Amino acid sequence: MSKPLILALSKGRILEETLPLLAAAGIEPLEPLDKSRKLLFDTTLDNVKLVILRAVDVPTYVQMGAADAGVAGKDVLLEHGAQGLYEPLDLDISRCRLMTAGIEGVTPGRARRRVATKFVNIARRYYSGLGIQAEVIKLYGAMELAPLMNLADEIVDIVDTGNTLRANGMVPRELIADISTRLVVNKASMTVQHARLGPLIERLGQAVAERQ
Ligand code: PRT
Ligand code: MG
Repeated sequence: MSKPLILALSKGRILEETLPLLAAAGIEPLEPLDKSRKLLFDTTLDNVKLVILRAVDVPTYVQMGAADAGVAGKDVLLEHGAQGLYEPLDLDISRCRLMTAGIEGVTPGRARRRVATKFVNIARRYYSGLGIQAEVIKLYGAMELAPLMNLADEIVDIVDTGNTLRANGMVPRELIADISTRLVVNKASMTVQHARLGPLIERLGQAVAERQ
């Protein structure tokens, strides 16, 4: 049998919205994803497998060729870098905004800023582009706590409804990027596996267009 085609999916909120699109493209897992501890699943398409990963690990698997294609948020892709990856399709799901935010009523200084975020690469690029000297502090969660606890002047984080910020007395400040979920493909796989990836990208594109 030929080499399987492996698709890496981000678990969590993106997964829920990805599965209906994959189903519309003819790819469904042969067993329920949540009923086992398995992470690698056979699908209704012969020799196409799904692997369910932490969202931040998807670009790494696809870039290194361990997975042929993957589904990840643009925020994760911007933070990871696009080396070795094609991004052929915007799946238009899990939309949100990447923003700076801070305590309501406090105006941040222009010259120097302490910024807490899990998006350290994006934050460094953003502030250096503005000519603001930023000390970027890496956090792994609960970013909105950092300004309240005097750890940082500002955060860089995902905003959707703004409820999380509001609940902590904070407000969004500047938009860094509009975010949606993308299909990414390993550059070598795009050539080697084109017979299977080409039709898959096309059918996913149709599924995205039809749900709008
Ligand atoms: O949870 P884990 O650490 O395993 O991974 P993860 O947090 O990366 O996964 P998950 O499932 O939480 O989110 C994955 C992706 O969903 C992100 O990379 C984004 O591309 C996308 N997305 C869309 C979001 C949101 N909307 C979102 N609202 N990711 C996170 N949030 C969080 C945000 O971090 C903040 O805490 O929701 C809060 C803000 O929401 P509002 O509505 O209160 O503004
Ligand atoms: Mg999360």
